Amino acid sequence: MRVEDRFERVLGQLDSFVIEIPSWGFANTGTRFGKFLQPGAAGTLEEKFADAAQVHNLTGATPSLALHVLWDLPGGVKDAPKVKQLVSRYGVRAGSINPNLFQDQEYKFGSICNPDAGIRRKAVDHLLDSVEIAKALGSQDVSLWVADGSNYPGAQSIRRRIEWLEEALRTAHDALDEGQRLLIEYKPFEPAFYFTDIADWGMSASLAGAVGPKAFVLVDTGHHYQSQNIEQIVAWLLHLRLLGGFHFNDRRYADDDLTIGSIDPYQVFRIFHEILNERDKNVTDAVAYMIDQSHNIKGKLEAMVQTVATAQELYAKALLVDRERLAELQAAAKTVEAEECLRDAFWTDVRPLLKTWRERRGLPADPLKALRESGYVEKIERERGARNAALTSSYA
Ligand code: LRH
Ligand code: MN
Repeated sequence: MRVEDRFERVLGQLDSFVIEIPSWGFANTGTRFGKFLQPGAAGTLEEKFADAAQVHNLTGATPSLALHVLWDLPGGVKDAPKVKQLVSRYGVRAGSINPNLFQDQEYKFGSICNPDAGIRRKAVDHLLDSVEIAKALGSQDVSLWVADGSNYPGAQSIRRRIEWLEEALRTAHDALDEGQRLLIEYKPFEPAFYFTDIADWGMSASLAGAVGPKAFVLVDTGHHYQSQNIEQIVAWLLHLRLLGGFHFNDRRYADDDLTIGSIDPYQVFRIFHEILNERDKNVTDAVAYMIDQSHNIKGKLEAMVQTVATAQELYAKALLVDRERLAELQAAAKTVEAEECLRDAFWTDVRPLLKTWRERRGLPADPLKALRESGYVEKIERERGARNAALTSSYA
């Protein structure tokens, strides 16, 4: 296929690439050593929707906002009508609903895996409330991460906790409506440092298999040991029809939650490549792309717009791979030619292509430049500065 034709095809395919942004990406977050407060950070759900709308207006690729229940709907399902008003006012959909089962004092020894049946009950009730919130807001996904685990050998029964885990997830699964999904996110460590109850893709996949057909695996790119081959895990989850979605970010060491492609852009490119190798469009269309980052140093809006543009670029590079020729070279075991066929797409500068894609849709050719010229950040810093300055930043 001539390069021009392939570029034209990619321009069309880019329309279907949307990525969900996290409400918490706009808030003042930090590390365990503290927070560096930003005057323009969002402190209310309305401000998070306003910032999300700004990102969508600049990029055309972020129509939904992921919500974390206790951070965004502290009143539970009762807050749904307020959220619906914000959805219609700002034109950004409520996206995945993320339960908070990691901050309550009772969850010291776990939430849905806690040895105390009463505490497990409380956790399951929060899960069921999260499902009701998703129904009330028309959200497809309840995206679950639990911090559950233990810090010392012998302190907790790994086996008992697996039984409680399946029981709780099955209860949540069975409360879902048709078309809704339970995404099960795994993480090898932090905050638990001896074992985490849902530590890797195998545990998440077997739980999804055990609880029912509406359960799938969520892959957070930061939740892997350095030596793990994430795109191979993705290939397996596609093969097993268990890939529900992603939390994209980047890392140098552990769950660093840095901006996508800032450390290893080739990693995300290889993941997109594996997804685009899947021939069943129903499977690829069902994969939810989401961002899960905490912007402690970069400006929140700048980081989010940069992230979306980078995700579009890495997806466009993966779309450029000449899959037919690659399959021939792989079949012929032409190692270097096959590798060069893949690298050719990765090293193609797609920024002019993205500019064309944006201009054809009346979007700013350079969304980051447009953000700077919009004065939006200065405006929210004026509006929110005094309030944010009064916040405390210390950890202890
Ligand atoms: C846990 C995690 C999870 C969210 C949280 C904000 O590390 O990735 O997805 O709940 O970050
Ligand atoms: Mn995550």
